[in-house]
Amino acid sequence: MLRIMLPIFMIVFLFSCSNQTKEPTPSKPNVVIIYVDDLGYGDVGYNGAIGVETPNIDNLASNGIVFTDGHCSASTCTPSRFSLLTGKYAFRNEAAILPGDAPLLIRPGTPTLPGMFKKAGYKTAVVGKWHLGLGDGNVNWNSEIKPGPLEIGFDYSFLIPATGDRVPCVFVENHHVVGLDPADPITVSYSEMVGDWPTGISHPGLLKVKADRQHSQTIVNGISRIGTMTGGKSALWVDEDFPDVLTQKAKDFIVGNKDNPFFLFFSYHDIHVPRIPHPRFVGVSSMGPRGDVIAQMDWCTGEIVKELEKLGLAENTLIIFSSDNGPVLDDGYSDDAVEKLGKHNPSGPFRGGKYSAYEAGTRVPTITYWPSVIEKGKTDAMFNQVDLYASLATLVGQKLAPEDAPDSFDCLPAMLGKSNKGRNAMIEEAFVLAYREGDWKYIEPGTEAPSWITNKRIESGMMTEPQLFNLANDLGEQNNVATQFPEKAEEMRLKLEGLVEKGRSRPE
Ligand code: NG6
Ligand code: CA
Repeated sequence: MLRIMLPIFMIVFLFSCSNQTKEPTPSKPNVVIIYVDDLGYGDVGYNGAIGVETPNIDNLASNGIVFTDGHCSASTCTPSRFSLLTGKYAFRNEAAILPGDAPLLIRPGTPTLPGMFKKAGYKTAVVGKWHLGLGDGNVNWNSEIKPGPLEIGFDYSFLIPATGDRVPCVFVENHHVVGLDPADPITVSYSEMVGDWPTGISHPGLLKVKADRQHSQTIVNGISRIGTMTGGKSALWVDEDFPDVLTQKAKDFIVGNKDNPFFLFFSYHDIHVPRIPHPRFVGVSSMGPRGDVIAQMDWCTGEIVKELEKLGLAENTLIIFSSDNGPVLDDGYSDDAVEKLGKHNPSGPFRGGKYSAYEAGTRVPTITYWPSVIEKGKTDAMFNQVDLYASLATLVGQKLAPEDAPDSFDCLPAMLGKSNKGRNAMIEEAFVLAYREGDWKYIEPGTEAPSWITNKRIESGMMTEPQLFNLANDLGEQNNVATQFPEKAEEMRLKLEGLVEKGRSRPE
């Protein structure tokens, strides 16, 4: 009964909030999350990118809702993905960047976003970068690889298991490595050298792109990686083919489910390192490979929209476009990202980037697009990807149990452009935690960031003293006013501490 009633209530509610509604909100629209890796606020045309064009993303922006205060939950990948899929802040699970042989971080039985969709009668899939671990520890790449996405709510998965710069360099479809010859088994290690394949250190002459020490282990496809591997020759991926392979898999899933509601989490490898564009994108930007892969992932985005249109599904599909953390230039490979940047500003008006507690660490391009329902517009509502769980549960009429999505707030009205109100407050995660409430931002003090970050002149945002900023007049977080407003700083510190200790922020 409740399942039927909720969508009805919602439709009534949405009508009552707006007189601009195009159509009543359908109760079982398809939902596609397009998740870019490492895309900064300023890396898209509609936010002023210089040197690369993103017409397909700009089309979503000019016909959808553009968030100016939309955030991933953390300034690195694994924690952001953890939060998106569980509706829980990642620090509660001590989620940090995982090696490529890590066990599945989201344990089976955990309430998840895809699990919620499944309960609502959806078919669910993840295509692309995973980076949330696979297996139970000591994963065997040559047999059934589980638990993985299929054990936490996805019906189908086609994965880059960790990142493009980490071994194993093979795709995993559902429970198996794609194209593996059983006579040539895969061995992977992050602690010792396995096999005798060339590495970036032993054979620098084989490299397409020079790398730092951490990225100088096993060479696959002319690119040295983090970690060592051997075996699985017939299964090795070709980096240049990522956009075509992954987009095709995403399209196949859409086509196969055109007659029933579906949820697709399409998680790009782009624009993470190694940035190895397909030859048809080489040189299309003035920024070298980093710009070229921005254009490449814009193309993938256009392909998905075109496919939905071709199948007549666009009107009934909500697309959410965003990124898993802010931008970075030098992230391990000498790919001219710094040298060819020109006047482009990946962080937009914000300070910091990937790995940073400053705003650009988590404030990322965020768009919702749904032609039949959303009137185009811009919102400054505070929104966090951890909110997708509760918001989309409302959309599809699923009631959350108290233990579900403990940090997720229902921001659906803001996502659909029916309200300018988002969250009042949120935690931003980096090497230290930050707390936002309205325009105030507090960053807790911390000790030193890892040397591989400071060596690259990446601003971690970590200081030994507390930091307080008023974004209303200091969007760029230049003036730490903690000593000027000690009471405010203390109030923010206590609120952050309270949220951390309570173990949840969504009221029970
Ligand atoms: C870091 C890697 C970086 C990148 C990152 C993960 C080094 C020095 N740096 O440890 O290159 O792979 O992990 O990026 O090894 S993320 O977007 O998946 O979080
Ligand atoms: Ca990332």
